[in-house]
Amino acid sequence: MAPPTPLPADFEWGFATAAYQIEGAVDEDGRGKSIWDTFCHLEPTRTKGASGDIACDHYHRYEEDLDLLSRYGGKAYRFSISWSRIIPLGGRNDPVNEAGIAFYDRLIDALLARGIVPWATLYHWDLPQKLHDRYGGWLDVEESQLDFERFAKICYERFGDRVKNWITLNEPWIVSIFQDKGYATGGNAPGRSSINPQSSEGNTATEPWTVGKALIMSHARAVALYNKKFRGTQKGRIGISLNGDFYEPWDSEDERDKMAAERRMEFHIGWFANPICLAQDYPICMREQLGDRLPAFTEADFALLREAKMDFYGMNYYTSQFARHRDEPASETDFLGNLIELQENKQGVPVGEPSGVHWLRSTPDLFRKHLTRVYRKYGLPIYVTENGCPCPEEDKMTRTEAVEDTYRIRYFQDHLDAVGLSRTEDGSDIKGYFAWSLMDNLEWSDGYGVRFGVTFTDYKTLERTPKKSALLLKGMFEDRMKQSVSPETHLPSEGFRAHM
Ligand code: PNW
Repeated sequence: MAPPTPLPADFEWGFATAAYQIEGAVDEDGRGKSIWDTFCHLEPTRTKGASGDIACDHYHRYEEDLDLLSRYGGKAYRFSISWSRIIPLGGRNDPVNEAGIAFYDRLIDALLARGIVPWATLYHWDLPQKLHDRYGGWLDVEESQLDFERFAKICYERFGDRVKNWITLNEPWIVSIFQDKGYATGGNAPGRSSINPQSSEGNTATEPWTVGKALIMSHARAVALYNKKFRGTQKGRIGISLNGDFYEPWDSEDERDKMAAERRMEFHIGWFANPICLAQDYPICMREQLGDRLPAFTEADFALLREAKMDFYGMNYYTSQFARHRDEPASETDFLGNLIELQENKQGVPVGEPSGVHWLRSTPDLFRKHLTRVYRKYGLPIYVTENGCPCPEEDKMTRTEAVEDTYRIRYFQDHLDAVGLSRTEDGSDIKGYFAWSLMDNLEWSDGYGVRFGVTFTDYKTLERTPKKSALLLKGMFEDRMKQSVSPETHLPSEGFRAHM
């Protein structure tokens, strides 16, 4: 067997989680409700009957969880801060909740005591319910960015002496679109959609694009504020986590499918990365299809986007697909770029091996292509801020069966090799990797059935049991980092050139 591809000796790695998926303790110490509390308690259920009321009870068991992290050897830990614990009502004139601050103080100090580097995400989908009630949350572009900026400011002021790695938003695409399938499909909170029979509110033709702009400008304000007021003294780094699959043409001979694949990635990533990474307008193909439904950026918006220079691109990557063009004009509610997404190509070849969830197939070769494409286009160092999978049939397994997670071990190995190849063969600057997730947790609208953890969570007893992958990851990194190559040579990317 060929040796694994090397990673540099200072490569950062660890595990990731998000507040609502693990914390529980939703009514404790003054926490306000978020849109996920409301969404999980709708009837009929839109989350398979599950809620984050208890989740993994991490709020009370965080010491035990950080002990697991130490045992697994992770050097860094990515968690998210629940906005409504810090500001229960959410708004810029609403009171700060000291008990909520105190929880994250304890968590951060407990990480530092173990020598683990904290990476804090400001927004992992849990908007304070009050902001949704007051003005529609992200549907109000002007209000939401001011409230988010103030939340970010409190976090920098109170945690920035110890937190040096910030992620503003997690996956704005999912927030805009899945809100089952939020603001387009209505699949996630707040569940608004005009194409989802379970939703009676919303407009899929317009709302996702408005929400997208609110998220872009909220991110920009939070980064500009950090750059202006905090970077000098705190000397940290800031970025965003964008999701997005890589797409290959369904028929590799057909120019129209090749264009569809590229268009799909522009609708996924360019939507956010053009304004955020390059201070440019949305991709042309989005303007062409969506016209005035895509809100414009003003000169003042562009000025703010230029001030909001980030340090890294956070990439959440799980899978890839094929794109097949459509001949008919796009419908008003289309958000993909007028194409069909498929898991098999024209010859019937599957994109990868199935996992334990329908939307995810293991596609490491396309991960390498994706890393390289993103690096060349946007020119920022990349941290993989999420990558992982559930094993086939894992939802039906007992603990004893689930801890033998061979599929996940191979998934990690293959994806780490893809990171290595994109670095050494293609010249991408990739600096770190977070496995999703430290433990099995609330998989949003899929409830507790789909297990992404490297630790098995028994939801009845809340007992945690390490799976094999948790214990093997450290060795996988060590093997790769030992044979590290230096000095680093990186090819300049398109984005980099554009800034020169
Ligand atoms: C991410 N898709 O969401 C989230 O950041 C995590 O909170 C979540 O638990 C994890 O991935 C696993 O799902 C995604 O359908 C959800 O392509 C769905 C998709 C992608 C990302």
